[in-house]
Amino acid sequence: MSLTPRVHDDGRSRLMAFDHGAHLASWELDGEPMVWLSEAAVLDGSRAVRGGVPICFPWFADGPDGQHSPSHGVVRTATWRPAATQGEELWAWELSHTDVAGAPGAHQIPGPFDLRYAVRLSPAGADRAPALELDLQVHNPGPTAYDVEVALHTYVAVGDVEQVRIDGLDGAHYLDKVTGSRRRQQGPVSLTGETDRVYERSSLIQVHDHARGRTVEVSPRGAAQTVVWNPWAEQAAATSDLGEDSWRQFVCVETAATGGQALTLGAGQTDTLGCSLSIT
Ligand code: TA6
Repeated sequence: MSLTPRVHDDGRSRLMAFDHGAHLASWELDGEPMVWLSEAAVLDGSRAVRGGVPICFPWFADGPDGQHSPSHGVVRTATWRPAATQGEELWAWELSHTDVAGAPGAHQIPGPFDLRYAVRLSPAGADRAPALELDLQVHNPGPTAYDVEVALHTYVAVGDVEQVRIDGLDGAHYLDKVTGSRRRQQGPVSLTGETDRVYERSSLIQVHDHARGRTVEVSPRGAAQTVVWNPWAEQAAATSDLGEDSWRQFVCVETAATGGQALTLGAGQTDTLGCSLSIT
């Protein structure tokens, strides 16, 4: 049974989202993809949607100890509850630890949580295009502080990932998860093969998409890290919901708080992690 999409179309922006994972699945601006969705994405609720902006919580990848499952936590495959929108929000959802009590991996959840996720479009200005605003509110209703890993795993659509240059990470230290080495970025990031890096910096990222002659900006908030990922050809061919050549069409620029930079949620505390996407 296929998921029911929520669609917004204002003549410039077309957005699609699912209650499954509170997943912003795609954004097209003036007919051009901004947030990429795999043509091979599984849209029956049986797994996370490939593309869009998966919400990684309460752990990232296989977790701080490398022993957590499923990948990227339990909320991107949960059915979130639609919530009342506030102000200019297009959609809002809520999810609590009680909603995922029986889900695979629930026994590894580090503490009680209440999440609220909202999607908003900032209108275009005189000299700027519309911006997509994503905000995840994380509340700890319990009496004890605990750490959570959080990420908005954004698939930024590009014309050809081999022609992409990414500014904003020059000088930042990073963990290269392909080689296991720790390095420091020299100049713009270019991708020449499988790329999976956790940068210890969260600041404005510019994705120069030379194939399309445009720049996509990712402006993070409330995070500490930026993850840059592309599986490249071999890994993509082994991933059923990626499809043959689709790896060229995106680069993930993820707004993240993981490992030593995870969010510490004090008793009764609420934190917000989010990002804005726009085009220059
Ligand atoms: O984006 C970083 C990463 O953790 C990669 O290691 C890769 O696993 C990617 O996420 C996609 O993960 P997924 O579970 O969605 O296939």
